Amino acid sequence: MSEVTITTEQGAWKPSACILCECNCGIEVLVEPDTGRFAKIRGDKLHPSSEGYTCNKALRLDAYQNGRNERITVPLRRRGDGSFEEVDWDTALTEITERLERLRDEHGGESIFYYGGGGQGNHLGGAYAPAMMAAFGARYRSNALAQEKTGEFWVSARMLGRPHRSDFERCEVAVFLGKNPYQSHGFPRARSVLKEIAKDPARSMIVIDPVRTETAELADFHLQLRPGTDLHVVTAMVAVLVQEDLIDHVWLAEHTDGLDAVVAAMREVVVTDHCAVADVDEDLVRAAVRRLAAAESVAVLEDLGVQMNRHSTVVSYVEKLIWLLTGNFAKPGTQYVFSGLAPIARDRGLTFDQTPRTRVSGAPIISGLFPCNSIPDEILTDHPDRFRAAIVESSNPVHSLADSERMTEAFRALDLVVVIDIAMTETAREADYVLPTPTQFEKYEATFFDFEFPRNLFHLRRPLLDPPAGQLAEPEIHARLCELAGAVGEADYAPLREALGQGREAFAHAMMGVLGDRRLAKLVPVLLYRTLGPTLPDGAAAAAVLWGASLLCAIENPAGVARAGYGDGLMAGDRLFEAILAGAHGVVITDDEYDASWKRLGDRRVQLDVPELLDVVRRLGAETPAGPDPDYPLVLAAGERRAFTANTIFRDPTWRRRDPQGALRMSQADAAALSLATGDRVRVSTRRGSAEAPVEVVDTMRQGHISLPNGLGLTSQDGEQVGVRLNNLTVSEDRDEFVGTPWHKFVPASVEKL
Ligand SMILES: Nc1nc2c(c(=O)[nH]1)N[C@H]1C(S)=C(S)[C@@H](COP(=O)(O)OP(=O)(O)OC[C@H]3O[C@@H](n4cnc5c(=O)[nH]c(N)nc54)[C@H](O)[C@@H]3O)O[C@H]1N2
Ligand SMILES: Nc1nc2c(c(=O)[nH]1)N[C@H]1C(S)=C(S)[C@@H](COP(=O)(O)OP(=O)(O)OC[C@H]3O[C@@H](n4cnc5c(=O)[nH]c(N)nc54)[C@H](O)[C@@H]3O)O[C@H]1N2
Ligand code: SF4
Ligand SMILES: [Mo]
Repeated sequence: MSEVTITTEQGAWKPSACILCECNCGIEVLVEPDTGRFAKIRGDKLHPSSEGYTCNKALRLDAYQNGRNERITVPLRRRGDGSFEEVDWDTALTEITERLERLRDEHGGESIFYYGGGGQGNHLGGAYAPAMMAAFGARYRSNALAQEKTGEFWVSARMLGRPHRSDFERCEVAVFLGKNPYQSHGFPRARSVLKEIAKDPARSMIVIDPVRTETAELADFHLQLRPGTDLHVVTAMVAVLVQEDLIDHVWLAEHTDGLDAVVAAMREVVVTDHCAVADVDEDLVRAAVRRLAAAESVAVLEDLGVQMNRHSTVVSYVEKLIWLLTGNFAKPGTQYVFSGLAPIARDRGLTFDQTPRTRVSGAPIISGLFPCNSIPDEILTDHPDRFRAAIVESSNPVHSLADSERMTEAFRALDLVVVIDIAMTETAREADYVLPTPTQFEKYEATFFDFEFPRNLFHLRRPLLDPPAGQLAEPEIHARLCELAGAVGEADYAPLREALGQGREAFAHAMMGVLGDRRLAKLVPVLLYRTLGPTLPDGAAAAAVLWGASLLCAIENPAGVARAGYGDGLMAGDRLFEAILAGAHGVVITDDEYDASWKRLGDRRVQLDVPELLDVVRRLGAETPAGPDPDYPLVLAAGERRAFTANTIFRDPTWRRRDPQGALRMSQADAAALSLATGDRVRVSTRRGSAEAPVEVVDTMRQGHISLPNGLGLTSQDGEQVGVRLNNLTVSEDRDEFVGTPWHKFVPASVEKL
């Protein structure tokens, strides 16, 4: 079995996508023939959702491909003395297989966990990982979603049964809660859409953020609350809706259950007190609520400002009450339930008591993911069921998760760590084996961040460059591990290849048979890769898994797939797949009618009463908010998205045109109290650690609130560190009471001048 060979033609504009945030804007790249440098990058007008739009960051993508990115080129194995040595692929994969099998036999496959599987631009490799996990009996997995989105997923499952997104393109009123789309995006063409809303007198924007962000500057109502008091503010907003009777009674009677419990709880809320705790003007809160209640359509988006903060799961719940009590669902400009090529966050709506848990720390498993903050708890123990091996793919948990020091200790305590990455990351440095893969521009790639509505799209990107010799893409690594473990092999492939010889329809029937086979069902990605894969044109074997996804998409959403032009019946999915393969700029995959959102809820009514969470809301009035910690009187937002941050996708720090060190931002009042001016260096300390940074004094922050950018603090192999390594300052215990997501936006801190 040989690796896939891909040959790319050089010297022409080629379509691809930006890999720096979930929007994955279409781009076109002019690759310099001899050097492989990205000489020019521009927005791709043919991309169905970005339509030529990019932000400033996409233009710097050469830093990912060709920058000082500490690329690994050959598999590495750790020696007894801690250093790495080069090994060939057969040695690396055979040894990894033997060691995983031994752990499985001695301690059960549950002792092996998988972390990652894709960042902002690459999910294709991760789509093969479930097969590899099944081959070794591994059951537990996690990724970055379990340090930000699992609370919202759980709430959506309880209330609606499905996750949802929001339509800012068409809304009359936009609400952003702990979200700064001007910098972080989160929906297509964000900066343009924000500006359109701002300049249209018939539309309004409400921003709830302690910082006067670029988005808040464009808002009609900026509720500049005290950090960490969001539950008070969103509860006050819902209370105003109820107490001023601004709710949509007809819609609620038709579509929802549980209104009485919510109304009763909200009648008790003393809006004035909540606004006082949050230090926001009550009249402004009431005016904002009246504005949204009067609107034809309201779209709401919450993000890290609340999802990495106190009471995050409860805030997600009350946020949804704002748009549900006003009937803003399944209409243009409101919230919708998306379709897509792969099912995402399909939770069953279990109560917290029913939610499955990890074996050691009892942490809740939501959307199949256990909380990132629990990783050390699951390892640093002598519990017989502790994790003993980690396979990390396309992620840098030792750097990106809370409490880097404890995370490092946990990874060192494992019997086996395998890291699949392009670069020698902080996590790779803790590995026993490091497996190098081609970059996202040297292979077929795609994301499953396809959330648009009513027309949804999918973008399979073709390689812009040939992969370097000696590297294997993720699908090949997973397939080989499955084969070495003896989970799957020629005997399984042969009948499928034979069916494929008779055509795709016969192949589809044969694959349906596999789905009914307990042993093989979980290995489907690898079966597709090894049978259909080699028959795909231009070395597109990695796309094979999308054939299965396309068929399932057509089965689940036949109307949307038919309206997008792929016909109906079993082979509609096959036609959809062919369009994805051929459509280098991205293609429309489904075209939904507006009632599709309702159809996706089945015959379920919307559940407004989530008792576990409503209880917290009821108790909130009596809760005395914790005052500042005398030793750490400031609140640090540890990880703000700025013009020059992009998680840790760029390891080369020189991509930052501005603010290369990542300044600590603080208000003029705090700076005056500490006699600080912009450019001074300070030490910022938390209960966990301290770091040095330059200060930027700004008029956009509240007194008592400071912020540092995310994605900095990477260390090169020669020891140079640029910017603050944020998670040296955070602790894994500071996490949501329900789902365990971290409080990175609420880190008590102190600052001293150096
Ligand atoms: N430029 C850039 N864009 C990115 C990324 C990147 O690294 N750089 N990363 C991508 C990723 S992975 C994600 S998850 C998204 C995240 O996107 P966002 O969530 O929008 O990003 P943040 O800047 O972390 O936080 C959003 C806002 O929360 C506010 N905030 C802080 N504390 C509080 C609080 O107590 N209450 C409220 N209401 N707000 C608060 C901050 O002031 C900030 O404006 O961005 C994506 N886009
Ligand atoms: N304190 C604090 N911590 C945070 C945050 C914060 O705001 N504050 N933000 C959090 C958030 S929202 C997120 S999403 C996480 C992100 O943190 P992670 O999930 O760790 O992801 P990235 O930083 O995007 O790192 C992506 C990794 O993928 C590698 N990579 C790139 N291309 C490929 C490829 O083609 N194949 C493979 N196998 N690997 C590749 C890169 O080298 C890099 O190591 O960080 C979180 N950490
Ligand atoms: S970082 Fe900018 S260009 Fe890249 S996908 Fe996100 S919004 Fe688009
Ligand atoms: Mo994220």
